[in-house]
Amino acid sequence: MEKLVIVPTYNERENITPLLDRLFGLPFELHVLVVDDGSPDGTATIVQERQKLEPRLHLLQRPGKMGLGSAYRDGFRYALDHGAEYIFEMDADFSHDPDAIGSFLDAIQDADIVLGSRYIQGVTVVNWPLSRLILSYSANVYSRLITGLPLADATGGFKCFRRRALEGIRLDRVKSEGYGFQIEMSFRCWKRGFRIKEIPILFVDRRAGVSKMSRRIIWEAAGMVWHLRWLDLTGRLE
Ligand SMILES: Nc1nc2c(ncn2[C@@H]2O[C@H](COP(=O)(O)OP(=O)(O)O)[C@@H](O)[C@H]2O)c(=O)[nH]1
Ligand SMILES: [Mg+2]
Repeated sequence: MEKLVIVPTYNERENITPLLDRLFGLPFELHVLVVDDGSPDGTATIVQERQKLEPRLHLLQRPGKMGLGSAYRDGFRYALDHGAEYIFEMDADFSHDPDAIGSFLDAIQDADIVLGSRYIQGVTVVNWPLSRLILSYSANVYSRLITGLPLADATGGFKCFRRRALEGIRLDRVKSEGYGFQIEMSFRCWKRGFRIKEIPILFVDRRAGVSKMSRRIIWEAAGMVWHLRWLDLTGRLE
């Protein structure tokens, strides 16, 4: 497998089938890994049914909701073990447009990591409540101030990594779960000297299912940026 799209799911029954249709309908060959945390709505069963017809579909099942960050960490290990060269992060809820994957692949030709950014061509977010937009935008200003990470959108979750970037950082040291996870991954890659490129994406709020955003996730990210700065200052960021 050369290109692998990792899709973490928790209760995404309405979204998963149309999403897989779109991904497997793209004009190039890619594999999809769904990392499901025992969704009570049966998301994993739908994926298993589809696996019978689709050899490019992979499933990692975890016993319970263990967080987005650890879902991706397990997904990244799977990707590295299976020889993937381009590894994507993507939400299951259609906030990330599958048709944008081609532009990530173009952009990564001269980068190690490509980030889908909501804030480099004005604000390209549709249907979010203003409060959620302000939270996300401020989180980015805050994280840039504390960590120095030169990105317009460090909390976004539509990304592509080259294999060597994931191999180049200590995945077992990455601890955060929510938005903090996105910042932490980019920060560690940036400090390792990997080239990060942002491309504009249009982010549309989910059309089905519910968000798993929580207050805990916000506090985790708020503390994580200080933690990263501290590790870096004391030379302990490996
Ligand atoms: N496996 C797994 N997936 C999760 C977890 N939390 C969220 N997700 C998935 O991560 C993606 C983004 O979550 P979402 O609730 O849309 O967050 P939001 O877009 O920030 O509101 C979706 O595909 C979710 O189903 C989790 O604990 N485990
Ligand atoms: Mg979402």
